[in-house]
Amino acid sequence: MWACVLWQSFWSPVCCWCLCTEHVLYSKMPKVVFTYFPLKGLGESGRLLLAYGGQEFEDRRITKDEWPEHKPKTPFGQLPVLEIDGKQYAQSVSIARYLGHKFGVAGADIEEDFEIDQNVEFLNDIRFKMVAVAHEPDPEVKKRKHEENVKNVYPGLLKKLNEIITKNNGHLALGKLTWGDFVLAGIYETMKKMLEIPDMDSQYPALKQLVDSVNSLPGVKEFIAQAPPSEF
Ligand SMILES: N[C@@H](CCC(=O)N[C@@H](CS)C(=O)NCC(=O)O)C(=O)O
Repeated sequence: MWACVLWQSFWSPVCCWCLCTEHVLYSKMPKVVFTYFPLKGLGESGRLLLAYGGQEFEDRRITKDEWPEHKPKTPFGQLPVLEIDGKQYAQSVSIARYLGHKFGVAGADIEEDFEIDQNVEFLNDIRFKMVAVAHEPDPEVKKRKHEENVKNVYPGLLKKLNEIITKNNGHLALGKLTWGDFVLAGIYETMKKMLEIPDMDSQYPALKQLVDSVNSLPGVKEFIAQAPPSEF
């Protein structure tokens, strides 16, 4: 703004006003577009973080039919993509980490960041197990793998996750709200659908409590209330 005041003596007031307005608009209000499918899945954490940060954004939801046209234009042929002033960024966890830093819900130092990353990676371990089953092409093998995981793999991992959250005062890490909480809150409904554990909320109550507390944060609550419905 100081530069603008100085410029005023050299430029006509109208011209200077235009330059200043343009400067303020571009520097303070980036155009943000968040693109994902009409699901929560890997995209919801980004949406929730943008809503929490009070960032205005276009919530672009691409249908299955529209996807083939968009796919080659994305950095890795996948969604979500966060676009800031025309520059695209991808990978859901990187997006969440960036937005966490941007909106004050990251670690206070690199050791704290390390703890958030570590627990988000653990959550990803669970996700990768579910995804491996979902991608199994043979229906018989898929059913067998899923049953095996439900019996012998998921319970141990979910129990551990429940303990981590309990130990962290209802959060994924650091005993306080971080972007890691948004990652879990964003993926929870999709996880529930894929895990097919009907009493998951009551068996692992810390997970559900964390999700409910993120979903009632200021900004997030209002975003969810107006968002288009999506089953998971
Ligand atoms: N590691 C990526 C994975 C992204 C990903 O798998 N996206 C899926 C939707 S959840 C996708 O774009 N699928 C469509 C396709 O691969 O053509 C991330 O976390 O963002």
